Amino acid sequence: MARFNVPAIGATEITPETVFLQRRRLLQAAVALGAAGMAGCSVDNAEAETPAAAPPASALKVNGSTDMAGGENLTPEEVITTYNNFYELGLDKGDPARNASWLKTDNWQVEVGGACAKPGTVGIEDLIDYNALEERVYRLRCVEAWSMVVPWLGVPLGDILKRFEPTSNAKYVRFDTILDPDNLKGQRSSILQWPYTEGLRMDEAMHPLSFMAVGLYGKTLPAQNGAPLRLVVPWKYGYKSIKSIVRIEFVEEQPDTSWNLSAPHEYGFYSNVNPTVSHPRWSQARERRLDGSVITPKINTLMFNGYADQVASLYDGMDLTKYT
Ligand SMILES: Nc1nc2c(c(=O)[nH]1)N[C@H]1C(S)=C(S)[C@@H](COP(=O)(O)O)O[C@H]1N2
Ligand SMILES: [Mo]
Repeated sequence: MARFNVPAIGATEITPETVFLQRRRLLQAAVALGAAGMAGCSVDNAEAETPAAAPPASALKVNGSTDMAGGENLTPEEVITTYNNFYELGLDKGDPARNASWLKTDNWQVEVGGACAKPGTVGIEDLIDYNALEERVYRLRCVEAWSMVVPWLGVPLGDILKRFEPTSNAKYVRFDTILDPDNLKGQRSSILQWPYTEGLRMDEAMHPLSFMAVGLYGKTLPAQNGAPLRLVVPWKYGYKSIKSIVRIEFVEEQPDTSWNLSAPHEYGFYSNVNPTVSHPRWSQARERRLDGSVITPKINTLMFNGYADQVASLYDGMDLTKYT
């Protein structure tokens, strides 16, 4: 599949999340179905059928583009769409592109509820104004210490949320990915709790940088990048940017998140990109920028992924070594 050379990532940096969790799950003698995932390759090696092709990407109308990555080169489309974390579609970086057809996006609906005056279940065309899509070039940094520069297409998250009229009880917002273990074979593994779930504090969700993406490189999102809609929160580690969302709930208490549940001492609720606070097992000070070259350059990680001017005030008075 991927024709580009796999980025030169040091052995200690290859999917550390996965490797650690796999070991843990092995020790816990997790359910038999999970065992395929624990082998560290495809979640579904046993079934060797070739999946039917995923729907092709279609061109979207773009209303202006804003570079929010300081003029850095874009990561090539082929890298963005073939080097993915989307555990529902497999654990290896190449699995999500290979298994893209597992994600069924026909008649996609999103249920919005909880502490809001206008809850409801809406089709994607009612949730997203496809005539008002803007392009934003953002850095995306994974906790695994690689990063990309991605031209997303979408709308500000706050514009979507406002329409449901969250009440004063809405202190946080929780997002859930589709749960469909019949098709999403990765969900038959117990590597994470399903559905994948993430959350933001209300002021983070309403911040103008928080974005709901429906496309990249001018086209609809491919399955592997979270079709048909996924969050993009550029100052947080990549895993906060939850894919293939089917539920949005306004809640009063800080919600559980999949990674926090799987390893509470490793993944905090906030998960702000912070080069001064190490992950317990590896530093967050540097990152490998996946720019399409064979040897990927290692660069310094920026506070809040380079968005400190815009977002630092959200955390005034908070000890970010405690609230990780
Ligand atoms: N539902 C779901 N969303 C997810 C993930 C996942 O496994 N499942 N992985 C996260 C992680 S760890 C990262 S780094 C980003 C990767 O996004 P990309 O593949 O579009 O680069 O998606 C995030 N969103
Ligand atoms: Mo990640």
